[in-house]
Amino acid sequence: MKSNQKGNLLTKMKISTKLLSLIKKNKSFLIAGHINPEGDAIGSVLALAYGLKKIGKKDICVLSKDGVPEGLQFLPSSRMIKQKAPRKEFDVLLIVDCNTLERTGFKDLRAKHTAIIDHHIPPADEDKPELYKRLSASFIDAHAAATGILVYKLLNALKIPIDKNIATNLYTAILVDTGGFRYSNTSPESLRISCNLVKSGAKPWDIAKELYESIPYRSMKLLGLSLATLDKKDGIAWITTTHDMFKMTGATAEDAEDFVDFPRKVKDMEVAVFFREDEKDVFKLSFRSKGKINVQKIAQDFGGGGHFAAAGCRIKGTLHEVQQKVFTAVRKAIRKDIKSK
Ligand SMILES: [Mn+2]
Repeated sequence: MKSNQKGNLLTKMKISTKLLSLIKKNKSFLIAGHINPEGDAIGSVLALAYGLKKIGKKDICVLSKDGVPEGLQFLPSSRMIKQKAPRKEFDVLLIVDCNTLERTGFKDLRAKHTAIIDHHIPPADEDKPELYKRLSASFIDAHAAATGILVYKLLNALKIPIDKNIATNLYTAILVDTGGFRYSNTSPESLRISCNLVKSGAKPWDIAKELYESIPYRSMKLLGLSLATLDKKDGIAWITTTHDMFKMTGATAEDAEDFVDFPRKVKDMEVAVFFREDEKDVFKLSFRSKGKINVQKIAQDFGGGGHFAAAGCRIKGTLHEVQQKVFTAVRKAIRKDIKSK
């Protein structure tokens, strides 16, 4: 994610000819994003599908186990996304914006060849799932700001022209994963590609309006209740959404998707945490770093994952138990990462 310094490295990243010929030679494609999808996952899978259609691929199935969140249904062709995999075997399975079969939410995807297109840090060698042994090709670049950037490069390498629909999907992917061009991954490359996408027809205000200015009323009410729990200590700021708050407002977990952004905005904090109680005593946690602490490591210790500056995990227990565990871990990370420097 820290792509500022890696900008040069990034542009040099070559797409394997194996991946290109895999796409050129085959006919049927299964494209799967990850569970709990956001703009990068949905935008990337849709742009890929559009691109493949442009070079004459007719048999394409786009999958998202959790469907398309309400806030992303404006994306061109979002209705083509299916939540169930067809029984037939496809030529190529493309795993997009994630790097394990588990993250797609599907166990039974059938294809002759499999490739990963992703910008997350792949599992360590000893933890690599069986999938990695049978990968035909992959395009993995953990320094890329968004998977949308990798899809853009792939389409370019395949000489597929970027039309308005592709541009809208890819611009959304990049906009979301750069936090609206604010995060440290907002590099010359992510801006240059976004510029090209605007030239190709992506409309920044139309997209921003859909993404950031169309919050459902129930979600805003839920935010109000959650923000009242805002607290801070030792460089950590956090908010909590309890199960009761969901019941009170009729909001769903999806409505609380970006709530972690709020504790992150607090001045002088290193780490923001959002505790979302999905079921009684079952918490989904989101971590955000303001740049010094690797929250991916913290989340990983609780069985989760993510990036340097954005990560998540699930923990069971009462709110008090979960918070104590998490604060201890975050404090330790802050001591280690900052005080040692
Ligand atoms: Mn992504």
